Amino acid sequence: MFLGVAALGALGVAFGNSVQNFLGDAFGSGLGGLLPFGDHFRIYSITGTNPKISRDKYRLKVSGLVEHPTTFTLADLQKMPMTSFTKTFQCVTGWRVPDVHWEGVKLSDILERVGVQPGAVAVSFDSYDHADTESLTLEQAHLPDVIVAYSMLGAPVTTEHGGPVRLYVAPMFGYKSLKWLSGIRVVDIVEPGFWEQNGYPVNGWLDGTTGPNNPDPGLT
Ligand SMILES: Nc1nc2c(c(=O)[nH]1)N[C@H]1C(S)=C(S)[C@@H](COP(=O)(O)O)O[C@H]1N2
Ligand SMILES: [Mo]
Repeated sequence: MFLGVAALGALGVAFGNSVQNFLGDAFGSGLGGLLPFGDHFRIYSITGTNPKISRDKYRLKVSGLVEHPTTFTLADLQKMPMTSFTKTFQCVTGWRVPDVHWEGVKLSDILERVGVQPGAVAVSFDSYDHADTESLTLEQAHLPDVIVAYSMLGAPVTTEHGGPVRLYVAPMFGYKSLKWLSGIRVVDIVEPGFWEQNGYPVNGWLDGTTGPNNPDPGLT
């Protein structure tokens, strides 16, 4: 917990513009449920700004070890089979938001559409903020609750939440759910992302095995 907050502070992550948000993070672990402001999203941006991409201009470029490199528009994504579910969103710093509804396209459907080449091992993600990056193994990328999301909280994903399109990796902590998704690259090695390069576990499973209280031994 303290490691997490210290790390975030050192990175200069924007905690949103209210002191309340900051306190929510600082006290989130353990006390979160008791605080009046415990149950809401903190808006994070490594760069301190939110890239604004119009729904018309949005593009998702899928490249790397694929048979058919493809650039998807938002309309292209919305024409694909939709997946929706409701889950608790959890940040490693301790805050959580129950009952968040999501809609989007399974990452596995996108991978199937472009065709993964033999020899591929992992998937890397890039953001329109040119700062955050993420990765998943190919196996993790095929989990049914890993989606490219265009709707969140019952509405199109807002700019501050990473819209028009963000990643949502439901079985892992929030840092894996990269906002302002610009690219998906199929690659032959796991490339640890921004948060992982700063000490967070590469496998951010929510089940506690690699949570803030049990960090990957090799990473801290
Ligand atoms: N591009 C980008 N994606 C990001 C982040 C970020 O700073 N930049 N923060 C991550 C972290 S640590 C969390 S907990 C969630 C927070 O999502 P929210 O900003 O919609 O609340 O976004 C994740 N995705
Ligand atoms: Mo987070």
